[in-house]
Amino acid sequence: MALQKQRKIIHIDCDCFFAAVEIRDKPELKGLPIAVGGAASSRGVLSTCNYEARQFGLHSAMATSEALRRCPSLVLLPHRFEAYKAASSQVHDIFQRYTDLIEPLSLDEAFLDVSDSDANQGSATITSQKIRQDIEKEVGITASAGIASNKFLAKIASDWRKPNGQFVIRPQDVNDFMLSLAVEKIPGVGKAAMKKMQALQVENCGDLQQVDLVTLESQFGKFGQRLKSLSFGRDERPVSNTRVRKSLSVEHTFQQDRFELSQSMVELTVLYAELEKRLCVFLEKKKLTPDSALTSQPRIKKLQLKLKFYDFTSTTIECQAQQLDRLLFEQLLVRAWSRTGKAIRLLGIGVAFGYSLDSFHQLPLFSNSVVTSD
Ligand code: TTP
Ligand code: MG
Repeated sequence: MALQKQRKIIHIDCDCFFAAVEIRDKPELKGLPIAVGGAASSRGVLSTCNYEARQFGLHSAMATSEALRRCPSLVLLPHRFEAYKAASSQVHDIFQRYTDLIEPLSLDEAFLDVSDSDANQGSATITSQKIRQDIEKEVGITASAGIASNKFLAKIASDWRKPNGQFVIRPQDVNDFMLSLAVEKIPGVGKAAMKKMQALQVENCGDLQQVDLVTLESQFGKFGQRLKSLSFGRDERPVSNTRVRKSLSVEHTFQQDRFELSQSMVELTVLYAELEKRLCVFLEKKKLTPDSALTSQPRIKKLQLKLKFYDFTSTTIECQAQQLDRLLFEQLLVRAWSRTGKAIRLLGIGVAFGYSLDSFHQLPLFSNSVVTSD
């Protein structure tokens, strides 16, 4: 049996990202507890806060009113998304210098696979240090890193020496590391799962290793198998730099051209049902992705319709929308068809996605500043 090559994965995560960008641009705030978020008067919440503010127990998603109660001297700043996006793209440009295999997770976070990199004599530890130095020098903020043989371990490791530090989990140390790792550190283990863990008297991954698969599957469903692997520090997921899906569509070429609009309307109803089904499957899969809590989630941005006519000319039309809407598609069909009035050969409908950071429980704050994948 061929020996599997040891992978080298780096997880980089900038420290208190939005707050760090603010302090970089307003150095007089250095050392003060600061937070970025919505005003207490408009029932806002914190997007993040610096480490000085965290000493008061403040954290992301905390109500601003509560944050101010705990830390009256808190400096609260509004969002400047353009600045965060600019810093994020600078950080991602730095990653590119070291490897092409990059999986961005959010504005300030990514996995890098440096298994095949010859840079720094193949030392992922040194590469990670250099990346962090570049970020500090060129972007003016700090980042922390985790280095390990898979994504799960690298992600956990990057939290270990935060802020402005890095931590390596060497292959020979994985077993010891896992034995004492608290189960709540496993991505996907939230409040509900923790209740079940407590019932099973499982506190750390060492305990979890002892629970048989049948029990885990009965308690956690499909996630049971994955929990079992993760409890041993095993994670085979590749670092994937495939681009996110920007749209989803269905189309149908008629056996005979449709001369009447009403015939196409009937077809639209069938296609609509198909689109609805495919969309459900896609969104469901996204939800089940183990990392989905960490990545941005797709939201419908536009409805799109395409017509190809008997003479192979075509036209497309779209409108803004947040959800599927059959009436809107009907209106699009009428408008697109009235452009030519020609017999229709093909009808296609679909949705375009935008990607927002709503997985951060911050929907209202992000409503004017969707981070799109376009
Ligand atoms: P994180 O990397 O989760 O947090 P952070 O960078 O602020 O702090 P840490 O040092 O622990 O990494 O998120 C990155 C940015 O995303 C964060 O600066 C602000 C935004 N964000 C929200 O808007 N709401 C949230 O609930 C979270 C967690 C993050
Ligand atoms: Mg961060």
